Amino acid sequence: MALLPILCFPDPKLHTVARPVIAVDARIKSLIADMLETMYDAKGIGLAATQVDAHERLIVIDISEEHDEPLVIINPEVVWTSAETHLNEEGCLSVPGVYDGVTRFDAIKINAMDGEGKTRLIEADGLLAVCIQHEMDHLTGKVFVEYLSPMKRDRIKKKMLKALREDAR
Ligand code: K1U
Ligand code: ZN
Repeated sequence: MALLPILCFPDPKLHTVARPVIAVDARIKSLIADMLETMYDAKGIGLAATQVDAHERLIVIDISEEHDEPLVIINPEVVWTSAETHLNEEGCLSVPGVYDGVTRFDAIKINAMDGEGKTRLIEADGLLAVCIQHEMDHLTGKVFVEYLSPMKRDRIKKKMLKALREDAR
């Protein structure tokens, strides 16, 4: 297993649209293991392949307290959304230190494959629903700061670029 570098906003590679996973083979299983290790190490509750510069429709999530309930989501498709929406505080491992409100569906149902390539219907609400919607956005090249006002987004972009410059020194 290996820790993978996480792309940081405003890296243009975060806007890449991911392609479907063709087969859940040894290469994808190895990527899943690396993504889980990377997510746990970064203390995140989710990670999309886009964030580690692997542009395939693959997400890992673990919202459990003990960090022992990994969920692997491959080629997700939303099949139902609730009428109700909610403003939730979100963070992102690709935008470290930034938290802000995004409106999401309260509950969703998705069709996806699991880490063994089996098709599953996942019914999610609460934090899991928020996290799946956030990670599915990554797969279409969208970062949560794009829901914020242009002024806020610009301030965040400048803050991230300053941090990157200081890290490079
Ligand atoms: O996509 C990512 O970068 C992972 C992201 C997932 C996420 C968190 C909160 C709301 C929506 C999506 C994170 O894990 S950021 C880490 C974090 O701030 C956090 C960790 C535990 C609970 C809540 C937030
Ligand atoms: Zn994110």
